[in-house]
Amino acid sequence: MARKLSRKQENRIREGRQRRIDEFTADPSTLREGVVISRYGSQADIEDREGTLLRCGIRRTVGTLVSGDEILWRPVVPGEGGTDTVEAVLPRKSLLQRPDFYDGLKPVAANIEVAVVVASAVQPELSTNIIDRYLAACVHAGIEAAVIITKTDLLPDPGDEDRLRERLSFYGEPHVRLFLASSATGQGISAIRDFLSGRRSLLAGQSGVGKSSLLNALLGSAAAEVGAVSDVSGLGQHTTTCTRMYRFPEGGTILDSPGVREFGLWHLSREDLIRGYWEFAPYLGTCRFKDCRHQNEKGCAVRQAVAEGQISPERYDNYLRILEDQEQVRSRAGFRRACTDPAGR
Ligand SMILES: Nc1nc2c(ncn2[C@@H]2O[C@H](COP(=O)(O)OP(=O)(O)OP(=O)(O)O)[C@@H](O)[C@H]2O)c(=O)[nH]1
Ligand SMILES: [Mg+2]
Ligand SMILES: [Zn+2]
Repeated sequence: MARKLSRKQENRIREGRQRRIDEFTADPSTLREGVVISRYGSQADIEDREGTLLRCGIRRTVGTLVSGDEILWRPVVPGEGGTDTVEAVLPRKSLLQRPDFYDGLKPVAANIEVAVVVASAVQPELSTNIIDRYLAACVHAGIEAAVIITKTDLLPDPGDEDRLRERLSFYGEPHVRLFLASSATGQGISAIRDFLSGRRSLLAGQSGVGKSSLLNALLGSAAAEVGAVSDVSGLGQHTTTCTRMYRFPEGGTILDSPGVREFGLWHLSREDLIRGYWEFAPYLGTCRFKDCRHQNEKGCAVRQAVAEGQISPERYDNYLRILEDQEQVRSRAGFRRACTDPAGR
């Protein structure tokens, strides 16, 4: 379990980072720049500026380190032994995080420009609740989001795809790009490649929805391992165990991540959560009560809009469930830890 760092430890991390950035600025020959491809416990695979892959140790004072992090690393001096070591994390342009009840806020990926939430049209069963959770987290982190629905080849009836588009019509531009795709037939793959190449992206979502299959289809290679969905539970079997960065031949990077069981949003305030529900915006401030939570209050303009068909009942129901989940977790002991950043960032 990750310990919450004391203020003193947090300061040490910050000072250490600054010292190494200063050292690099003064003499770029002692430290080198790189990017984290994957992190495994006390080690990380990094790529240096020449594109060479190296396994490095991590200096104890580095703090959190995740795929996508830009870093400074120190090569071993020939003849002196030891290992190449990650010495400092450079300032992040973005950080997607999720709260863990025991470990506090956990970083998922650094410096991504677009997070792609992957869900399956068929199996595991499509959950817009988990998509909504990612979308709200992305809005909060200032990261563009897209939604990809995979396995359309498994839809049994010819009209199913149109019905799916109709059901998901609440997603779409300008808020989020929606793609329907099949890694088996190639449907949607070139449009997704056009959308993602040249950018820094992340594939995220439940286990078994087809993230690694999609990655392989996009790259045109069997780069990532793929595992069958369980016949018994209809769920994925957590084949990918570690987030890893891949490069598009035409430029840009894409992170494949392990499937999640749930995605808590306890670190978001109600206002933060509502920002992920952009269709509520025209009604905010017009409810009878100023502090309306849009749950069961009388004179709620959001509920009225749902009743009149202006807001999708499915999206609204997801909002209610996330709100209830937030309230339930907040009432439990240990909640403060779940929303605390262990690295103090
Ligand atoms: N028919 C069909 N099967 C697919 C498609 N995409 C993925 N699958 C299958 O779905 C199963 C799970 O695929 P993965 O790519 O391993 O899923 P994942 O999201 O990476 O799963 P985790 O790594 O466990 O998070 C495998 O049996 C794939 O062959 C698709 O578009 N069509
Ligand atoms: Mg996978
Ligand atoms: Zn209201």
